[in-house]
Amino acid sequence: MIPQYTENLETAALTIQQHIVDEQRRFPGATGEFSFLLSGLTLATKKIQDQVRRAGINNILGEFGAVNVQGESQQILDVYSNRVMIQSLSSRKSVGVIASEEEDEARFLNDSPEAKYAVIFDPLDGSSNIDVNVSVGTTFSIVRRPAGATDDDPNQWVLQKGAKQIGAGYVVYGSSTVMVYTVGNGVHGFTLDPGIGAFVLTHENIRMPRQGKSYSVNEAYFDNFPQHYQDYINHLRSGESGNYRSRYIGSMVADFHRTLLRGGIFIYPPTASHASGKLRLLYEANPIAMIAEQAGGFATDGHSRILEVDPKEVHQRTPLVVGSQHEMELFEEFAGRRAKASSV
Ligand code: AHM
Ligand code: MG
Repeated sequence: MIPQYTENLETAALTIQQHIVDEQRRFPGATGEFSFLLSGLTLATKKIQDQVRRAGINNILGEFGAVNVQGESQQILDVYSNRVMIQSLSSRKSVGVIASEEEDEARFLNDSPEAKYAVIFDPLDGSSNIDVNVSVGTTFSIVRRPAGATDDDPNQWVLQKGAKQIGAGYVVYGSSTVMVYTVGNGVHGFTLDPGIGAFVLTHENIRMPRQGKSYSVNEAYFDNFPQHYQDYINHLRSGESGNYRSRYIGSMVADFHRTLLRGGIFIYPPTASHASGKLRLLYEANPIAMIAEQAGGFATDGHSRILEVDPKEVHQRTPLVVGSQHEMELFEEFAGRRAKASSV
């Protein structure tokens, strides 16, 4: 028997490839290179999810035996995911430079004349959680080669403010695999249909609710948070501006994905062990901030808009506060109060 849902075959699923091509048509004269670049990212993340889904049965769990430039122990899946990303992007001649959480430094990928983009990514964020079957993710940020960049320093390509991003997104490997991306024209979400091996449009033009019901922060470090973060969290707990629950997975992409869809706030403040925050500006905070703003939310480092922070190095860390308008406005009031108090 033919299932009923096939009655709508004429409104067949819109795949991410089609969506990307449609987006590019908005730009007369677009060469298709950018679409091809994005398709490299969808291909890589499909390969990564394939391995993530087999974690535990194919000997790819656990540590790789090396430590990355940030002093963190690399997982086998980190290394695999990084290779897959680089391999997929290598065949996209428009990608001149890449930077990755798992690479010591930014580096040139293609030196072809068409090379005009840099892709900056965390191939597998939250990977230390994977052995216990917690959701993980991939984040990516795309910037153009800046005017005047020379051919000998890839840092010139990647050390740009987040406001310069021309595309950004993430994939969350959760109960299903979902890709969320923006090219500056709203935020769209696609779910991988394992039957056909394609990401299909499931969340069109995502808008973050103006106010949510949960806040997300590692409360174990509460006593180390700067005072205004503590005051703000205590205010949320007090119930004065809503009945908040706490939700914290410990995997940024999954925590942010929930915040994007349901509203609320995700916070990674400065702590005793990470005085500048733990998350990385270029490949974690920037893409998340662009998505948040495109969906009607906002992101700060506690003082300034994330997208305006001038990066000084590839693996620079930052505090991150991102969420719905209501919670962000309230946070800014608390941050402002603190600034006033300390200036007296
Ligand atoms: P990673 O990039 O080394 O995987 O670490 C980043 C992860 C984020 O996904 C998550 O938000 C954070 O670390 C959790 O940190 P903590 O365990 O300190 O709360
Ligand atoms: Mg990471």
